[in-house]
Amino acid sequence: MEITALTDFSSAAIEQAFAEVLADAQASIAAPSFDAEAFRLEWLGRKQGRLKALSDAWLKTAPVEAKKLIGQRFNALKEQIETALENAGSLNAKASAATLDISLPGSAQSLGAEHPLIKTMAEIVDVFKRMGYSLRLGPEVENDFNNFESLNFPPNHPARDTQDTLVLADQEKRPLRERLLMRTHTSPVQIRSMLSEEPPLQLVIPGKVHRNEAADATHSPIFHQVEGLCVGPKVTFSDLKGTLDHAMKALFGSSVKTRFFPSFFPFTEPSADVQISCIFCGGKGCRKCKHSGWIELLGCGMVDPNVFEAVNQRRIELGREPAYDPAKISGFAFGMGVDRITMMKYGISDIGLLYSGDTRFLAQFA
Ligand code: FA5
Repeated sequence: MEITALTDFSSAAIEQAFAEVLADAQASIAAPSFDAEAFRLEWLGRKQGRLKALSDAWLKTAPVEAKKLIGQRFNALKEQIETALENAGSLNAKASAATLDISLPGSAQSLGAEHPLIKTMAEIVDVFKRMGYSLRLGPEVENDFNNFESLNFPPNHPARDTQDTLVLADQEKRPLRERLLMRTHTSPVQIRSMLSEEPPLQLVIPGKVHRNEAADATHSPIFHQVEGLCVGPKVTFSDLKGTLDHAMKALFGSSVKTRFFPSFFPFTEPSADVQISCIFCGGKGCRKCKHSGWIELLGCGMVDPNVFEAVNQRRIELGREPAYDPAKISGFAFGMGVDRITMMKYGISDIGLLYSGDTRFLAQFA
């Protein structure tokens, strides 16, 4: 409502004008679109409220003899509007209490569940824990010595190209072995453990790793590995074969067979790739195993004596006993990609889905 200046200052005209304003305010309060806060601002706002405008228009310009009555009516109007607003508030609260229907279904809080990657990683770790292995973890930001040099990847050696590396910025001034990078595999935790612990060791090492690789259906720049390390006197390749054969049977079923092929990793000698008989066709040949009956699952080998030498050298630098004499100590190591095992287990065709954070996808595995 526009507030127009009063021209008639008789008491009847003043009463009439104030009654119209009150009726207008009451109509707003009764309207279905009533919003208490908006109303309060519109009517009672200190600077731009309608009552302020009213006081400017009527009270200030009134002749002296009418000022007293207009002042009294103005105060009464303010109180009437405030009371109406308060009543509307408590009526609203009562109305909403009255419409609370406790028989309606509630809004369910959905429970979270383990991510399939984490579930698979925990299952693998568990198999090795049951064989007496202890859990070790390491940082994702690693130094060059632990990730490469000590693992027999010499500086500038082409073997480093097999693990395209994300390096941290502004490291050039540091000696190469101290430069920081995102670990490309879980193997540096082998080194960290041997630097701080004495043999014998039986360790299982799960974790996230990073490579500067383009993503496709089977490659992700971030993925997960589980590593194993067993070091002690007289640890042999037969121990490695027996351990992995048992682990694969525990993971994929007792009828699964394993076979070992010569391979190469700088830090193991000899090295092998391990295949398991296809879990989908039992080894008969199908699309999943490209009709070969076998699926390649992990890399392994006997710890290269150069790795023990590098560990001993560093232990001496750190003031520790060189406890890993390759003449007295031997060991095996293995490493597997958790993402691809998860994909195989759950029939997931695109690795990207594991990192999409899409709850519609993840809910299937809860
Ligand atoms: C290694 O990383 C070795 N450290 C494993 C090892 C440990 C061998 C101990 C011997 C002894 P490799 O680069 O092949 O090896 O990676 C191991 C596994 O990680 C692969 O078999 C594969 O399953 C997985 N992997 C590698 N790159 C990717 C990627 N971009 N996305 C998803 N999984 C990957």
